[in-house]
Amino acid sequence: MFAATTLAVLGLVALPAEEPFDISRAIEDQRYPTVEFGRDCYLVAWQDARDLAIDTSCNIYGCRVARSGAVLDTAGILIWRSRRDDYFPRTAWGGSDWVVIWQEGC
Ligand SMILES: [Ca+2]
Repeated sequence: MFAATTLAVLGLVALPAEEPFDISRAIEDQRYPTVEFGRDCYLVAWQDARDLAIDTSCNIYGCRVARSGAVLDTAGILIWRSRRDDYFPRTAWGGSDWVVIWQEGC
């Protein structure tokens, strides 16, 4: 999953990076990215299939990205793990905390 592509698709910002850069290099698929700017960085969240071998379902991961485009959580942050597939995360900044919502199961 590449940041420039994600951000361009969402039409939110133009990062100073001249080339697309990796948000995640995890195995398997990462889909349905979402991004929101907070106090001093972006939060990107997505559906991640890296845990399919142990969970048999997709989970929600995320990472923070600095204004410079530096990925601050290169291994990703597990936001939610469940036994059912988790889809379509959305992020919001509430002034002091991040909020991430998603759809579970189908
Ligand atoms: Ca799951």
